[in-house]
Amino acid sequence: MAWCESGACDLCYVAALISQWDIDANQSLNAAELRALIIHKEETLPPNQKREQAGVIIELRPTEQDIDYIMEECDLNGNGVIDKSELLIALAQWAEIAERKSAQSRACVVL
Ligand SMILES: [Ca+2]
Repeated sequence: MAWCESGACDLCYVAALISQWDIDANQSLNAAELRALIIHKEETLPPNQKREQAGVIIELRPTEQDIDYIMEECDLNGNGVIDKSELLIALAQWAEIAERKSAQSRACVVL
């Protein structure tokens, strides 16, 4: 289902992600589904967005704690799953965590 004519708006993006990763077809993502989505996104980052550590391209993996944290912070209506309205926030949260992780590993290398 397209939400706008071009199919390129945020809602369409979210709807497409959910229909791709919502394994149990309840129109939302549980922790395992969200984890699979994030891992896939990390694996398929465009070259200019690849994460680097000391000049080496690294692939970040969300830990279970990361996913728990995202689920806790972003499940705004508290139903235990990430809905359409919560997915962009969840992805932004992961982007922040990922940024922090690669910054941390850079700092470790410098030290
Ligand atoms: Ca929710």
